[in-house]
Amino acid sequence: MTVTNKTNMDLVDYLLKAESDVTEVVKITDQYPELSIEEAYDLQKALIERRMEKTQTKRLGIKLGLTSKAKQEMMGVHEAIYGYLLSDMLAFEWEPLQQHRLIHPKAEPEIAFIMGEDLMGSDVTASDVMRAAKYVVAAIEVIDSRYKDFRFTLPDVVADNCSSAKLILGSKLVRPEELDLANIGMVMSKNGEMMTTGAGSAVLGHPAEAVAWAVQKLAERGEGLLKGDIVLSGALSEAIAFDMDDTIVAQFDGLGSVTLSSRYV
Ligand code: OOG
Repeated sequence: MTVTNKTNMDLVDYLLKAESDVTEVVKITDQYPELSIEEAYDLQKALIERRMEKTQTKRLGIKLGLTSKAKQEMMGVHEAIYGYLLSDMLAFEWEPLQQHRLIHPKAEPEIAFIMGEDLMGSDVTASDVMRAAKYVVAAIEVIDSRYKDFRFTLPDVVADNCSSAKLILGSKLVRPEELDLANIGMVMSKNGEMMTTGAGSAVLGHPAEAVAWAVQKLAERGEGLLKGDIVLSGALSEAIAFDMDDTIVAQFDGLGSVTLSSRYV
């Protein structure tokens, strides 16, 4: 796509307006079918800068997406994706989500890393991630694609900051080396009914492998992880849709549970 900067900013505003108006929109590759992944990351960067400026929010960390083989196969891709988490995306277990601020949200169970040091470089490994992370914590990520029917191509979803909307962290912080992260089991329920199960190995074999991949990918753009960043390493199972008055609980071996509730408030 040979888009001018003006078109770029129009696309950024198009996606940000969809988010603030809580309205789904037609995916951008319908108009720009040749949009490449690299251009999509440029759009994502511009979108994050614009969103931070508009909402006076700060960087909270990074999220990964499409880290499971099942999801990659579903999308016909062989690569994960990353996006940015901002401070106003952080929600709390004790504070129900405002359902009317979300388009068609889904919950994903994830293992979050809290970074104790900066981490950068194209040769960073999973062991480096384990060393640089201070804690791991149970998390639920709320994804809420701005695109109609949650359908998109890879460049579309990258430009839309990988469907990021909200995240909720559990309250048990554990040192990463204290757990066998690949073998952590997880059960997620909705209103008391079991919906899905998964294991840490669903995330590119090991959640720290996924984070290492993100660090390498960020290095291509001269970026990396920063001390204090929260990193959502990718879903352990499929995403579960929820509506107002629903309660979702994800229970992880060794990490305890994390709860999402939603109200029309
Ligand atoms: C893209 C983001 C998915 C994950 O962990 O796979 C994601 C989407 O399906 O909307 O966050």
